[in-house]
Amino acid sequence: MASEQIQILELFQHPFREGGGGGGTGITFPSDGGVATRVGLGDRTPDLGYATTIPRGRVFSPFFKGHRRAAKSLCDYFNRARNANELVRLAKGCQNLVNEQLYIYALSFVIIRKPEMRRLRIPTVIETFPNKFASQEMLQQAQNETLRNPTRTEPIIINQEFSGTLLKAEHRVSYWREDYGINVHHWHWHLVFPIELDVNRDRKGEIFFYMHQQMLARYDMERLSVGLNRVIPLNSLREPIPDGYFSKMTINNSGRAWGTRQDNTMLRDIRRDDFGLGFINLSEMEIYYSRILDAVHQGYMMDRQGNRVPLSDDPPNNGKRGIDLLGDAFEADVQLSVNHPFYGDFHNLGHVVLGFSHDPDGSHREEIGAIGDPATSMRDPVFYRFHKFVDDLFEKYKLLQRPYSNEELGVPGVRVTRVGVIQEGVPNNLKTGWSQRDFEAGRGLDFGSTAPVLLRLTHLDHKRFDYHLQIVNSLSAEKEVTVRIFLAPTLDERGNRMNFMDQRLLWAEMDKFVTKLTPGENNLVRSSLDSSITGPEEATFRELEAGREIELGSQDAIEFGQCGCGWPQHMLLPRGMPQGMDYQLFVILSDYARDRVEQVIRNRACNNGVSYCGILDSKFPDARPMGFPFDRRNPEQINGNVIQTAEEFAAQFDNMLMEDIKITFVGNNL
Ligand code: CUO
Repeated sequence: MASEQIQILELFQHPFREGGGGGGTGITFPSDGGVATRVGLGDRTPDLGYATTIPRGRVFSPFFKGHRRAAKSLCDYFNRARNANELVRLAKGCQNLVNEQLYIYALSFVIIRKPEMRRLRIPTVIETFPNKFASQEMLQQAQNETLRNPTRTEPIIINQEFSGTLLKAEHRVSYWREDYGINVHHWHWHLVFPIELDVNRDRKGEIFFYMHQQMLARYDMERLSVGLNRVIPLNSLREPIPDGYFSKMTINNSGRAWGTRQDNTMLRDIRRDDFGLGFINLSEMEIYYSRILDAVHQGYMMDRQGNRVPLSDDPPNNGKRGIDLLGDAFEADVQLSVNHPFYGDFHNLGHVVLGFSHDPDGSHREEIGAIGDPATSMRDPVFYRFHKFVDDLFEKYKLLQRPYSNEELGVPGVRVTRVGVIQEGVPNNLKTGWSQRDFEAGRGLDFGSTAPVLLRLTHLDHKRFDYHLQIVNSLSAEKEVTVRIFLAPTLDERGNRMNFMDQRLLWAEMDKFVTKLTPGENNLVRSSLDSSITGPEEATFRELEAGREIELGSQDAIEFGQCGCGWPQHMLLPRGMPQGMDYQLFVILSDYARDRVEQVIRNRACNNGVSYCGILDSKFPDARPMGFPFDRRNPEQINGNVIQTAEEFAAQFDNMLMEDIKITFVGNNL
């Protein structure tokens, strides 16, 4: 086991290095990214299918249709391996024949998904591709310093404002957009919810909606913390994009830069044959969008045979929820979309047209921008504008659903009497500040030195805290409930209280867990470390080489996770303000009898970050619509009382309670 792990780690090192594995085997790559020609490989010819269609040194992105086809070929090829040794052999045989980023993507995909290999762990993508997390200039500086002094042990400090200055208000929140952890999470999310790779995970379309909606809620909370308004959607493909983005990063080790975007760039039709994209017309995208909007308003989609597929979150006969169908049609997977030719591929094409806005026809030979790759797209402000546009359509659908009934919302006999948080002995005032984490960049670079190259990244952070809940069960028997905890800012941009519908989209899930209440008073303490949205970070090469053997299903496997999917623990809280910022906690207990999903969870080693990532090979372990109860509009009246705010809503139910808390940003004094 240990040697297999070490061999796997070797595959992830120096992805840009030439000469390893089966290099020089006679495949030639056209510079325009067309299909590579396979010549003279005899019986060593790996059957790589379309995997060789992406040139080395260029971007690989699952947002491109052609790249998904290449990924399918390489994943199929690696999937033949029955064990780690075979995978190592296959991988080494084609390492120099395929695009480096595709290679790491396919290796990661197979290791995560194949039951025979789940005990193996993949190193963090930061160390495999440091060029997706730090600027070229800083990496170059780090290399130079290391070459000058190979025994150097001090890290190179990555300046948090490397991509822009505060001259532009949007950059106030770039520490959040460019946080390494959220970008790793997003890369991993798209790896474990791939499209067109024969993966049909439970409620995939719905989780696409929910995970991205929650990231937007968190982004807006963060924006309010730094005095910015909530993000404004990119409501039209024909308007200038107000925010430019210059990532300062590179795509490969030879200095090929990501594309950039000036402020106020217009989107245009795309003609990028070098990416095998053919024509992408904005007008066609608008038609796809409008067909989905029609479906929302009409209440049904149309399948390929012309049959109506009803859109409802209360689907008859336990069919798919409407939100799930919409997510699958929007994202969009040829195999899962109810009618792919008709509803198109709006979301993926959106990433592509945004990414090529600076060079839509390739006349400048420029690469796609950071928005074009899931590992870097969250760095770009337009990511949020675009996803807000996508989310708005999902929300239009959600608002057409009936409000939840009292029976669905309540849990008779159960009352939450007290709720709060305690951090380092202080109640209801959480502190945030800066921390640093070091990564090794030398494993991903290739500059002829084996000396470690350390990078020090600064990130938002907080000390662990606990939720304290006092609950009275007045039933005569034990009662199983799901505890759902949300956080939202109390006030809007103008310092006003929000009504239910305004605050609805800001509620960020903090935790969700199942517990048994004994009759009488129950005092629950729940650690922030156990959050349902966060997961342990992917391990660094060093941590993995330190050689902790991970048994499948063991506590270690759960703690350290192989999945890597999950919101980073250090980003669980919004920054808040130096003078303290008002937030509200909302706790709702729901009846577990209604939430329960009957199943035996097969892969316990990958069940972190469940609310954002589900559980591999298992159903999503909560039968309610994701986002319950804030995914729907509020009932206008409950028990004759008009409901306009979350407080008025919570006041109608014993099983809900709100509490005011503060979040104070203390900078370097954490
Ligand atoms: Cu995650 Cu657009 O889906 O980025």
